[in-house]
Amino acid sequence: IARMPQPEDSPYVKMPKLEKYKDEPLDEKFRWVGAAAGGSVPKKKKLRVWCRLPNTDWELGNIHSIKGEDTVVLLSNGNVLRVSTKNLLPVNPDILDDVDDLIKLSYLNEPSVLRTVKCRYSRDMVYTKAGNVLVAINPFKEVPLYGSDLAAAYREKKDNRPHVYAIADSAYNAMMRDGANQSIIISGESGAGKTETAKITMQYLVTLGGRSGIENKVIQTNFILEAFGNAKTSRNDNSSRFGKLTEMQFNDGGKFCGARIQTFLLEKTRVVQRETGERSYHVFYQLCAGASHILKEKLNLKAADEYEYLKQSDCLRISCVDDAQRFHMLMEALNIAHISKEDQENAFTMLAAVLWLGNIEFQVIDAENHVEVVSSEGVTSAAKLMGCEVSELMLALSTRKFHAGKDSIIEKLTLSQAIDTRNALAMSVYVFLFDWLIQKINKSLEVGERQTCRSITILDIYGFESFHRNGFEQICINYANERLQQHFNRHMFKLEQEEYVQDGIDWTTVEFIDNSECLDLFEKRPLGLLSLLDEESSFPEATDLTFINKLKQHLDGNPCFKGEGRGAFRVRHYAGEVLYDTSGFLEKNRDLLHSDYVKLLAHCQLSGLFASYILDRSQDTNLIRQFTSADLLDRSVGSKFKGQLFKLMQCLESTTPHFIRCIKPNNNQLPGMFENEHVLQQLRCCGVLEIVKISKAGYPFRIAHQRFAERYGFLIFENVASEDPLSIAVAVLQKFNVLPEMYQVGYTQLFFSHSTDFCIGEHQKSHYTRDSSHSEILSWS
Ligand code: AD9
Ligand code: MG
Repeated sequence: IARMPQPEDSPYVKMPKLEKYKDEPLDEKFRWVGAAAGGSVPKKKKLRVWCRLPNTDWELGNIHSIKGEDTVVLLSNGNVLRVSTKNLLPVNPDILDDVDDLIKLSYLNEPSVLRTVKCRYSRDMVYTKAGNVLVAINPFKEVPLYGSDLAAAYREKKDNRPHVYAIADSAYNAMMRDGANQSIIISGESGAGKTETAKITMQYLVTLGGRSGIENKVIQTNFILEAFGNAKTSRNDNSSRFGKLTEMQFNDGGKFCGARIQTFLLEKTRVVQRETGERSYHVFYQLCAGASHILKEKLNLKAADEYEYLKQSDCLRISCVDDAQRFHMLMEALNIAHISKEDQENAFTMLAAVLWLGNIEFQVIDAENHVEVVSSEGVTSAAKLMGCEVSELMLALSTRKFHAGKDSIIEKLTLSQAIDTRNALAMSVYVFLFDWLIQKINKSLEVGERQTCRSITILDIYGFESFHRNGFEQICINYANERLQQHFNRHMFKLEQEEYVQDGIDWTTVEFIDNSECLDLFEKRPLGLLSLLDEESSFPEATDLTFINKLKQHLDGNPCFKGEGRGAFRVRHYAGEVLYDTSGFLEKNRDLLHSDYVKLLAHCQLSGLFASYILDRSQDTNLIRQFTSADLLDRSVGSKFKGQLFKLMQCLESTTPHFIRCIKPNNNQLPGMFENEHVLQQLRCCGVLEIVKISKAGYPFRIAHQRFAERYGFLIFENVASEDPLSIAVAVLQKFNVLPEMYQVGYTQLFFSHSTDFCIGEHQKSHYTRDSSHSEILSWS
């Protein structure tokens, strides 16, 4: 039905049922062509093929001759290659080179999909559809694809090319039509463009339903969150180091009226340490570069290179980014978001306090390596900014108080314990600051009372990461990505196919890469990775080495796990294998906030409001208690994160999902550079080929027999009520010559293929008469 015309002289037209083979090796057909051509293919009709080279790349070529299992191929680069027919795949006609939806490809195979997205990419068409999923390739440059005029064109349905706007628009329409909350789930590896895509989506959504006055406020919060939660990594100069769920809220009339942001696990270790060549959070550098003289004096602020926490990773600048200018933009964004001047100053004071904490040094005072804080500008400035006595801070950083029965014992810290305590304090201040800021922003974006809401939720989390060295942060990030992938699989493959099977239609299952084995590896109780990590974290004497041994002992049989030497292990993720280094896992998972310094923090006069926020939070979460191992199990970072993800999935499950898969064309963040293998790997991971298969063969439009009969029955029957809905439906379909391959009749519903664009709208009923053609009642794509 929707097959594209084949060029007249193409040998494809002679091939029977070619599309049946799809990405299978085409031995049978080639043998057939070879035989038809008497062993060698006539010049004019040389069959074009994809030929897999020894290095696994695919190259275009023409079949020269076929002998038995071997085919001689004339490659487009002039070389001649003898290959097994197993290594050949059919090529689509040139006319399909830049189709906007991959389901329009006659032959679905990896090199063809790759060629299409590459061809589009080279023409700055960075969006391509794969059925209902939008594939977005990062252009790494400005492309003329955005702006209010274009957004208006999508709103008014004058433009229907694949675009983030189109996805946002269809989510909005579905929300209005069905009254159901929607979600737009953006995934892809680090640097693939998720955050930019989320912003583009947001920009589109805030304009819907007319101006509400808070559009700019919402958009500006992105800048604030990026300043505090994004940083330069080796993968992305603006990498999100937290997950973000933004609920865009609409009133009954469909007008955008407010938003609520929820964040997930900020990577706090970045504040005190990271790999060389990476930066801490943008806001530190922006503050140092852009603060006014008055602010600098007030905070005793120096240049970034004077702070240990900033200079340690040998990277203070990002090319083409002016931190001072960004600081002014940040101030403006804070103003627009109605964060009060006092709150802004509180936030900057905390940032300066963190920086000065990093400059605090210790000196060893005895043979047991116990330390004292060196009296320095670092400790005096930090104490002043936090609003506590210098002596109090010095004590909190060099001693620890224990309770033994009724007595409390004070123990001196060793050098490494003191450094850990200092760093832990700096990290907690930063995390408190981040949470506090989100709370302020949410307050400012709150929907006015009495506005009932529907919503479209946008999910932008940190992408899958595989660095040279991967630690606890990476395993959390990659675990979150596994969960998201499962959500995707469930909706795109499982639920969809289950519905076909349940309704009894003729359906050949499309296989997909199921990642439940990997998720099991993480979540199984009591012998999953997270449980084992918690168990080990609860033993005070456990070390990273005992942890890896435990993992090896219990998980070595798991196909997604492989123990390695020197405290490392591998996990086979859906997006690739990652080698993790266990050092620091236990400490980071325990994340013990020493009661001493939480008390210190809570009682500091530091920026009034902020201190009371910490106090509230600490009481909420019982942070001030002494922890037992049972507490730890409930509140270890791993299990808290698992709980958060579980809630996230529950929240997403209550919405209708729309998926955007972002693809990174190269690892150098460069425009115009398309690395075939890298892109292919990502297309494979996100199951694009399978999505296209299922969309092409599937039945995206469904309607219950009853509803169909009510809607169209009058076209044939005088008295619809007296007939059985199924008979009415079938009679209508036959009368209007709807081709049998366009639909299937299930037990309860009719299923229509993608080549019909089925308009379900009662108001259209009056358009139809008994003389309507089938294309009028089912409008064709
Ligand atoms: V991470 O998992 O947070 O490390 P993201 O979020 O997937 O990652 P991001 O959106 O930050 O990647 O994109 C990386 C960079 O690509 C941006 O800073 C832009 O410079 C560039 N980019 C991404 N999308 C677009 C776009 N649509 N147009 C232009 C883009 N540039
Ligand atoms: Mg991001």
